Amino acid sequence: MNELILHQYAASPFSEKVRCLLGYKQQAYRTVEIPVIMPKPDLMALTGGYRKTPVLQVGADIYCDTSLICRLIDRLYPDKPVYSDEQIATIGAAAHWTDTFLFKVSVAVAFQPKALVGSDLFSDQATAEAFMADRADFSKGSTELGIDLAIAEPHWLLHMRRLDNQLSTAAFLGGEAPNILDFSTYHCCWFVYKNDVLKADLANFQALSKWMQAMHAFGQGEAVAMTGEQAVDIANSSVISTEPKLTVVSQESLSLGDIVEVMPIDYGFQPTKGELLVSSMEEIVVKRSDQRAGQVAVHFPRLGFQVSKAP
Ligand SMILES: N[C@@H](CCC(=O)N[C@@H](CS)C(=O)NCC(=O)O)C(=O)O
Repeated sequence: MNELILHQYAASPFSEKVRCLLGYKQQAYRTVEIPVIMPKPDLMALTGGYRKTPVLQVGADIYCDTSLICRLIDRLYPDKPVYSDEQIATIGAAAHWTDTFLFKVSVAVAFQPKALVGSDLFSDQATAEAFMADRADFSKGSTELGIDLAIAEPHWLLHMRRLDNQLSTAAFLGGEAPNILDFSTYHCCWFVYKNDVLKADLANFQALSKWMQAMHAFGQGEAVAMTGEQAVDIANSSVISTEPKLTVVSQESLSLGDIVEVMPIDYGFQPTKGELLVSSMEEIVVKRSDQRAGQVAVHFPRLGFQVSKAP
């Protein structure tokens, strides 16, 4: 099997979710440090439009969104599973709420004015303006990423209190061992409490704090860096390992080979265009050709994405 290559950046919470899972699974992988703001030319050569962070590459197969990335990692390394088939509806729904609503709330709490003192992203006016302009462009057409701190904070504290209560009765949200909900919750908590200004608030949540230390102690696996150019070359010299598949799931009326566009339904409305290779209940895959990366298959989860025939 080709090596796993995680396209990520250090401060990205969703990347932390994947790094922590790879730590739990004690796996070796490669990392590419991608830019925090556009342009991201090497990533675009692979995804053809999708620009969220992180993205996982396995040869010429490119996996978008951590819900799909974590599922794949769990399948590839089935020891210590974090998805249980018996509870997938409940855990899947709770993880989705956490990765969407709780994440939105965590962004407002983590970016509150008092927490930005000392932040690299806001170190000088030009850097701060470039970051704000990039994120405005990123979330154009969406209201899903913005929530006022006055509304967000009580929601955050309510959930931290509930987590603290539950974690005083079991080591993990999954019980004796973590499940995917632990990893989704952890990256939101990490985003807020890695900041020294906010860390002191954890003193109110002893069990939560102990759980964060246990999640942190899993480490990040054995990560070896490579450049974006090297990763693109690997895609170019690999062959797509995905077989075509069509499962009719609705009245979508799509056929394999149709030229389609796929993009998130919440924010980051930058579509990826390509030939439909897989359309199943769980996944949508498009095949595209790139001057630098060659033929690649770009994978998206069904949950949280939309697919339509390209105009
Ligand atoms: N649903 C996505 C969310 C990913 C996401 O929102 N990532 C943030 C960074 S943690 C992002 O893409 N920010 C803009 C960027 O990195 O360009 C997932 O699970 O992967």
